[in-house]
Amino acid sequence: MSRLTESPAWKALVTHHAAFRGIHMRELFAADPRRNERYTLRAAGLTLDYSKNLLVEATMPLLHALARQQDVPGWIERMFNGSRINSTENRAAFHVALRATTPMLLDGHDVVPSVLRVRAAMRRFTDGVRNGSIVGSTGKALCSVVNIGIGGSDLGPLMATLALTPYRHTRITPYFVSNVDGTHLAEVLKRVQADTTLFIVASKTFTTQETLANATSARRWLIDQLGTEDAVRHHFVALSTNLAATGHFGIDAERVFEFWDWVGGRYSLWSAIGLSLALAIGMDEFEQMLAGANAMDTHFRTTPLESNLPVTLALLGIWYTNFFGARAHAVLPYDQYLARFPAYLQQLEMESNGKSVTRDGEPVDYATCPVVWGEPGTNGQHAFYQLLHQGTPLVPADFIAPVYSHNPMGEHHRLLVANFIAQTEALMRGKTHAEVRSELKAQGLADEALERLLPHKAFSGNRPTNSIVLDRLTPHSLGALIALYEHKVFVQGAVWNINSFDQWGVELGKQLAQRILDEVGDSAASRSGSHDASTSALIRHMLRDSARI
Ligand code: G6Q
Repeated sequence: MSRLTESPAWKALVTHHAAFRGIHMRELFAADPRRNERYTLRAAGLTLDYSKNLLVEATMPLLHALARQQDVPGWIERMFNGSRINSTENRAAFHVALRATTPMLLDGHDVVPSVLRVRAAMRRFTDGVRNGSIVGSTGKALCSVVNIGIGGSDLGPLMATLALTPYRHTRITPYFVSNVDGTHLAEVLKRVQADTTLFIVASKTFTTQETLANATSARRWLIDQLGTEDAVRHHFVALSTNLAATGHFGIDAERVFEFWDWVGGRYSLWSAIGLSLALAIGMDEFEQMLAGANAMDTHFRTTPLESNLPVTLALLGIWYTNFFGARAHAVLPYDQYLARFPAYLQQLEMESNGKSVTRDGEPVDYATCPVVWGEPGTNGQHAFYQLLHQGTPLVPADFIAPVYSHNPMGEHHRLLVANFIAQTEALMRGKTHAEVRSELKAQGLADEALERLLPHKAFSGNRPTNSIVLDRLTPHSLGALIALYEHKVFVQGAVWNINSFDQWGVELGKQLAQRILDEVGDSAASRSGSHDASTSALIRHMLRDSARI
């Protein structure tokens, strides 16, 4: 048994949960007309209304006691003071330094000057490309930017570039190639012209198989198209911590934008990894995004747990995961520009907290990260919301929406917001048998038919949601929103006593595919019994013609 589940704060929550049965949020709202005020927080331009959660007066204090018991305040300090909290890789997790405005010490050395140096280089380069003074090998302005990267070197820039579409430079079209499936690159190459395309090879390690395969093919294509290897230095830049490997690939040192091992892949959007975004929206807007994140950082570091937004989101998640047995968490942005935000959070949350041993290597005896998923509203309403309303699992959900749209066209935004609000109300209230009965009676349904339909049309309600509202989706509010979730994940990791900053599961995938590749064509190896029968048969069947594929 781990200490967490035996601890006083945990046991108090188990007891509290047992006494919770039979409580319905409808009644809680009826009993306290000011419930929303009690459970609303604001920070960095974001508003969190968490009143539609399964909370009574005693609940949050018990969750705060758990956070204190697990030393969440101490962990927050350790992250901000550059401690090596990523213990299995012996690294700090210091992404907050990338958006800091005051000195940030790592091993006694302020990292902010290096951060600002790279940012100044990003500004020179992005300004040059955007104003046409940095051009391709034939002298033409660069119009297409292809980011080649995967995982943390793809999802953040991709999500944010889509989210900030209204801020984009009109000449520059961004593309993102991540999948090793050649289709991904091939389809992008069909749409761009070599002489006006900039390739950004984004890879922290510069050893990732998918990225190197895509970068090598893109390089070959460019040389074929432009007829000279010299074109590479005009059309390729790299974002990496591995300067030796970028040089080996043939990218000029002054076209390499550096970052550091204390920037985790899924926390790297704020570093040089954001170059594709910065090219699209310009460095001023990029820095606005950093400022939004910094505002959330300051809130997170300085605000008591009781009114701390990331802490609150984290503890609510723990309440459902560990005490109600929720195994999934939905993220439902009511903004088409945030279409990739759920996918981004999937990596942030599931790669960070998809762990089953504690920091000391002991197996946990409690659930950690739930499955995170979602799609933009209102599309999801016509698809999977059925399960949210009437399915058997409890799926807590975050609803996210802006008050103002970038595209105020006719009635669209009013319709969108009405749906956003109606869904959380419906999930909270449900529909009682009495309500369904009177509705069906009013429709003139005969008793027998009515009774048959009734159980199908009733909704239990009592399904928890958070409403996260921003004024408008801007670089600043997006920065604050991303940082909110980064810190939520961090707090959950601290409570669960896991390392949120390593990813050995990802590393395993990187090794296994290489092993199979090494064995292809080596019949002795494939017969040697090093794989199970299924794996060996698949290798023989699917890779028998691998030279041709
Ligand atoms: C992120 C992970 C992982 C990583 C990719 C790409 O936290 O470590 O998603 O970002 O595997 O790695 P490189 O940037 O090294 O190519």
